[in-house]
Amino acid sequence: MTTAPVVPTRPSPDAPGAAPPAKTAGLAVASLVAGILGLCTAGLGGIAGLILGIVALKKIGRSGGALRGRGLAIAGLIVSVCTVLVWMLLGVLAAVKILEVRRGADLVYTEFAPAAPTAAAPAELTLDLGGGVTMKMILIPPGKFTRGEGANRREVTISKPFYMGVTEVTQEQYQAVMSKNPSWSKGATNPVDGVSWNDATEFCKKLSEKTHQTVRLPTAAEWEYACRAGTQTAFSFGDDPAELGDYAWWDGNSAKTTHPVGQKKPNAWGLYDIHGNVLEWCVDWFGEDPKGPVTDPSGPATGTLRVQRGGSVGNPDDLVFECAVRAGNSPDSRLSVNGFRCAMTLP
Ligand SMILES: [Ca+2]
Repeated sequence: MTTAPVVPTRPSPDAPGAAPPAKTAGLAVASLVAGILGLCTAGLGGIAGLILGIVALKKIGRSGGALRGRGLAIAGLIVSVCTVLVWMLLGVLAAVKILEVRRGADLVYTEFAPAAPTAAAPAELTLDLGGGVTMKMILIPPGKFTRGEGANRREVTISKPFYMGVTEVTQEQYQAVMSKNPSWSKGATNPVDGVSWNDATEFCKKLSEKTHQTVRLPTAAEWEYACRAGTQTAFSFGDDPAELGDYAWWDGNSAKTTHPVGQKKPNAWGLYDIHGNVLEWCVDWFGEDPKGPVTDPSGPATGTLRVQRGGSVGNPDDLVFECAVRAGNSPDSRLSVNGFRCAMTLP
């Protein structure tokens, strides 16, 4: 059994919020226009500077041409300098636009109706994975939670309802979709382990194709929101780590091996093993927290570690199991504590 190189951060940042689509489109158009203008300016400026320079050299070579040659050389220099200045101006404008969009993303609040199960979005649904294997999902309502402490406190809004797997993905579920089982601790109803972020993402892709739904990894914010189930305590069940064993398989009660899912108490929204058993991959790159409130954050654009949450049977420190704490690992890591839980976008 190998322990994941956990990077605990208490209440740590999750990632910068994604810009709203309209602003992102505006930025893309602005960048495109700036790029075209920049290319045109650079091309024309460069050609003009080159021609003036060549003509200037020819003039200088002739009798009495030195003065006119100098004038042309100065003109060429001015054109070149102007080209550089225009480039710099376009760069500054693009930077200002990017900052505007980023700031806007942090400040956006989305109004939403209270979640109510409907015929199109029932409170529970079951995905058919084939071979008699199913996956139960529950509807998670939109809402808000708070991350951070003191001056770093900030509100995170989940603006849309989504589905979350009631349990971690089990080995029989993984086998049904991927036709293999890489787990170190074998058991049909144990969570699949030894899976990388890439493996988990591939599973979601294949299951999406199979079910004609959008099955995916949860964002780190969705995961924490679903884990909290309306609470603001350290754990979904309160602040007392002495209760951890009632809700989670962890180093203190697991004999360092995974256990069948659904044996411990669920959180208030009916999610099992959200604390403990296997670490759960989230879609986000591990990154710094933006300041201020965010809506539907989905992580930085790039990074080296993908977020994992919830702690595992390999973790002896109860801090790691807290709702707010994130771990991170390389997306190709296949450690024996690496598992995942599916989320699903509403049909
Ligand atoms: Ca877990």
